[in-house]
Amino acid sequence: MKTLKIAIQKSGRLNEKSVELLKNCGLNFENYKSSLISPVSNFPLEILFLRDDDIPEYVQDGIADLGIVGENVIQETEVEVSYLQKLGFGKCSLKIAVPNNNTITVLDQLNGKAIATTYPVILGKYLKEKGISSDIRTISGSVEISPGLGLSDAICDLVSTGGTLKSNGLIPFADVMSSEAVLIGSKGSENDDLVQELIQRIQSVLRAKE
Ligand code: PRT
Ligand code: ZN
Repeated sequence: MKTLKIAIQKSGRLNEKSVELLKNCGLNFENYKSSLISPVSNFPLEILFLRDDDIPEYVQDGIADLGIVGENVIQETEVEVSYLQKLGFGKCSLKIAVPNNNTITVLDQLNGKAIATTYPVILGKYLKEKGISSDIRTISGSVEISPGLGLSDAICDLVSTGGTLKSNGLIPFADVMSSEAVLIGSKGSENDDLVQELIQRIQSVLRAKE
């Protein structure tokens, strides 16, 4: 019999909730921090623990049939996958923020300005849609300290409580996208009976939480 593979985040903000969701679906597996793959003992499924950034491509390429990852990561990697179910956790928004002592008040003022981000693809599309031409500076982390260091005029980063922006003297300026964790599948995986069975279990767990 065929065994499905689902990729979830190995450690980080989505790990715990992803594991909890699968356990609540009645799936029995060991959550070893050290292993990359964990077999499920009571369903033909293996769990792959990965960096979240790698999940969309693994699913697109069919190495994993399914994945749990933030919509932000899917949009940024521009993969072709099927969106199967929103999962209601990992909620955040991708926002442009500016220093709180600045004079930028309308989007047009971002023309010619430098914006630091780890989301150049999503930001680039957003600015293009708005007809704004900014200098997108792609950095790999600690985006919020970049204006203070004189490396950029604004940032574009994920925000949940807003605490990080505030403590770095930044104020949110524009909403680029909102995101939450979603279940994705390889194209066509939605036609698979086992995938359908899993989606139904997930939906009943989500309904029970409402
Ligand atoms: O190691 P790996 O590559 O797997 O993990 P990661 O470090 O890339 O990602 P991780 O674990 O930080 O986040 C995983 C996913 O959680 C993201 O892709 C989002 O979909 C979602 N998520 C939800 C968030 C946040 N909320 C969030 N607040 N991801 C990041 N943040 C960061 C944000 O970048 C900023 O630095 O938290 C800070 C802001 O938080 P507040 O509460 O101060 O606003
Ligand atoms: Zn990551």
